[in-house]
Amino acid sequence: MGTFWSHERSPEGELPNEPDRQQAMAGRVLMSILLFCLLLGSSVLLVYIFRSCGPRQCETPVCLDLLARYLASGNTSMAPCTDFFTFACGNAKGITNSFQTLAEENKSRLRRILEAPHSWRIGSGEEKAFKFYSSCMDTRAIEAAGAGPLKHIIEELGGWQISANWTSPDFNRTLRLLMSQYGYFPFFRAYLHPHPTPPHAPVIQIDQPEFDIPLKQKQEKQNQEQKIYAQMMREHLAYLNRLGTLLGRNSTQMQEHAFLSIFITSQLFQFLRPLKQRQAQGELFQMVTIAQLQEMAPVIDWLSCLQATFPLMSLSPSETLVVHDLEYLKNMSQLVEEMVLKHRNLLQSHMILGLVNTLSPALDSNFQEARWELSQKLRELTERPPMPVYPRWMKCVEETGTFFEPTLAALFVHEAFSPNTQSAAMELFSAIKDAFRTHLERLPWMSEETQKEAQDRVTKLQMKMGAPEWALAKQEYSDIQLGPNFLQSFISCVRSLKARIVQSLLQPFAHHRWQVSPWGVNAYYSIPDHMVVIPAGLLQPPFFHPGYPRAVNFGAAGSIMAHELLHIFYQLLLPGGCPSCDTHALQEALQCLEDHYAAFPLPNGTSFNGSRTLLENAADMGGLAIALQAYSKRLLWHHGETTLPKLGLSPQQLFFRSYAQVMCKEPGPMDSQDPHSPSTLRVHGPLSNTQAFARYFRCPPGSLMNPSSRCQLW
Ligand SMILES: *[C@@H]1O[C@H](CO)[C@@H](O)[C@H](O)[C@H]1NC(C)=O
Ligand SMILES: *[C@@H]1O[C@H](CO)[C@@H](O)[C@H](O)[C@H]1NC(C)=O
Ligand SMILES: *[C@@H]1O[C@H](CO)[C@@H](O)[C@H](O)[C@H]1NC(C)=O
Ligand SMILES: *[C@@H]1O[C@H](CO)[C@@H](O)[C@H](O)[C@H]1NC(C)=O
Ligand SMILES: *[C@@H]1O[C@H](CO)[C@@H](O)[C@H](O)[C@H]1NC(C)=O
Ligand SMILES: *[C@@H]1O[C@H](CO)[C@@H](O)[C@H](O)[C@H]1NC(C)=O
Ligand SMILES: *[C@@H]1O[C@H](CO)[C@@H](O)[C@H](O)[C@H]1NC(C)=O
Ligand SMILES: CC(=O)N[C@H]1CO[C@H](CO)[C@@H](O)[C@@H]1O
Repeated sequence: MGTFWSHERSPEGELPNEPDRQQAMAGRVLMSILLFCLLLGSSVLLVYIFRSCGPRQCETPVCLDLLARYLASGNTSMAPCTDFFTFACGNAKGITNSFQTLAEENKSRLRRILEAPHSWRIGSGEEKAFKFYSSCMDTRAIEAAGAGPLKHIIEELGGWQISANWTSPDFNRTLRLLMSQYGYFPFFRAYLHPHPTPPHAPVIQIDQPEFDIPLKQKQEKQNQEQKIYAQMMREHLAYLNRLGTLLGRNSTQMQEHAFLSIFITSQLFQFLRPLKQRQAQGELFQMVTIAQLQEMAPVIDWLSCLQATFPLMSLSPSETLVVHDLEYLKNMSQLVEEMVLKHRNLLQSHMILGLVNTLSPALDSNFQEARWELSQKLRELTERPPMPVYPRWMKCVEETGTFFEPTLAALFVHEAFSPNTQSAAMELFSAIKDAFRTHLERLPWMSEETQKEAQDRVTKLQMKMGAPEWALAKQEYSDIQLGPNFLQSFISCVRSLKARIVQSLLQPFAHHRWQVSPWGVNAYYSIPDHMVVIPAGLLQPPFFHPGYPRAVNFGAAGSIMAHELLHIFYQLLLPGGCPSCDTHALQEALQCLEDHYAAFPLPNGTSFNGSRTLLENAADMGGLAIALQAYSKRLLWHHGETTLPKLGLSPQQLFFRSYAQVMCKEPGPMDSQDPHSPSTLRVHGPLSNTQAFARYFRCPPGSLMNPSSRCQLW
């Protein structure tokens, strides 16, 4: 209200001296006072009328659905000022992770789309996507086919040793087929990617291979770790033996093949140099021609293998590649050469076993069980929590989504992101953006110059919501051949997807490449495009709906949007990131933030060291402050606020309740890589830093949610 009643003071020099003027003045002042009283009286009356009516209760189905979620998620007998996290998130059945729930529910939405009866035009993208999904779900056919389709593929690769008389096929031919037909890279990875330095033209890059066993490097191994390492090797050995048996191999014979495969993998692993080490040696990547690489790592026929893998490009020996770890490639070549001389047959088996492992998602239940059991044992040994078991439909939805993304994107957006939702979301975003710009003017540590730049960047910011137009373009997937079995369909899809990625990179243009599916739930900021991306999957209940009370949309989706906006400016907070700012005031604000988070006790009685999560804490806190400012402004100019029935929350209280709902998540073991604070702190940190929260919930001074001091960073 402050801005409404503040007067501009007239400058002293203009005040007249004469008595008659003074009288006239007095008259005018009296008049003004009278008018002022009249105005005040009528506004008090208006406020009274509004108050007595109270906010309308939203009882539409979407609101009742939201109410049910809120009732199910929180424990309303907890006093909000004592522990707002439990009040909003802590029910008896444990805490559900809001984002994960949203992601899963949205997958089940895709499932309903994929399982609804439709009649698509034969050969259309939709028909292919639906057919792929249903053949993925047809476990009876997959079980009936068993290892047959896989054996067929192994034959095509030249087979593997059956009798002593067998001569192994050409190494280069097998490798070429694995890379080009199955997208499998046993000894290194090759992919097309923008060059690391400007102008970032796409270039083929050769990188270290991916190992799915979390191996430790020799020098790092301690006694205890060595034992675990040995155990992991044994588990892996058992797994390879099991694969052999599933493929009808004699287990005594298989032993030797499995053993050598493990040996090769662990040797290759010793050759890897960690990123940090390469960085320190100034060898992050090197530019090398194919001919030069052929000399340095001669065992592989680079030109023919790469040409087959990237058929859309026309390669020659003088083609330049980006190589990420040349030393590794040299050592790898030496090792493989030795193997070719001594154990040619076993090397072939090694490559085949690796392929079988990567194809296991498309194989029958025996192979999947073997793979799953291995992962569980490795997780146990590395003391990670067991993997949850996902139902088959979820895996099939994920795979269909990966291979047929443009088609599913269009279907999803059609169902879940109507023009009405989109325009409501856009309106919310511009309210947040406006509040953000006003907010920038009030930051004590920001210099005028920085502030101008910041305003300018906000103005130029691009925003994408829902799904990109180009991602919705009709696709026919003419290169995808479905059948005769699920494995072949799967492989055809893998190939087609790779080709599409290469093709899109080779196109001269560039749209911003989305890093999430339209049904994903992660918003992000892309630095090179200066663009905030919010996928349709995030702008869904319970975070957003055009029919929700405004308090919910501002508190949940609005805070997320403001949080993402703040990430544009996170460099300013880094040491030396804003030379023209008042560094002293900025440091003080940052220190205040760290102390604010450290004041909250953790469940194990220690206090939280927020130095690692400082940037995310700043964005959480600022995001809430900006969303609140936007909502308060909206309250001034619009009336007709609604709230949810039964909760007994005013619109302002509902705003805070909805903010907390976004953050609900089981405070599990801390992931040392997670840049976010534990969920309790993501609720308590920002809310307790907000004076309005304490006011609206009437928190007594000194209670957890109403501390004596607060910080203002954003
Ligand atoms: C809710 O919180 C109160 C107070 O902490 C506790 O006694 C009660 O058991 C909780 N109820 C549920 C359902 O978790
Ligand atoms: C996304 O998930 C929410 C629940 O978290 C659900 O209400 C909404 O309908 C889902 N949206 C789609 C498009 O599936
Ligand atoms: C193995 O090869 C030898 C000579 O090349 C041949 O005489 C013999 O019949 C072969 N045995 C089998 C089982 O094919
Ligand atoms: C496996 O093959 C070896 C010789 O190649 C043979 O001695 C052994 O009996 C076979 N084992 C089984 C279980 O068939
Ligand atoms: C693969 O081809 C390259 C180039 O022709 C050759 O130098 C190399 O010896 C071949 N590797 C094997 C194992 O035959
Ligand atoms: C207490 O819990 C926090 C986060 O859950 C963790 O980072 C910290 O290491 C724990 N401290 C002790 C002494 O267990
Ligand atoms: C928090 O951790 C950082 C580094 O991780 C350390 O420098 C700092 O001293 C710690 N602060 C406290 C209060 O322990
Ligand atoms: C890890 C490893 O074995 N690296 C070797 C790679 O090859 C060079 C030269 O051939 C050796 O010096 C390294 O020790």
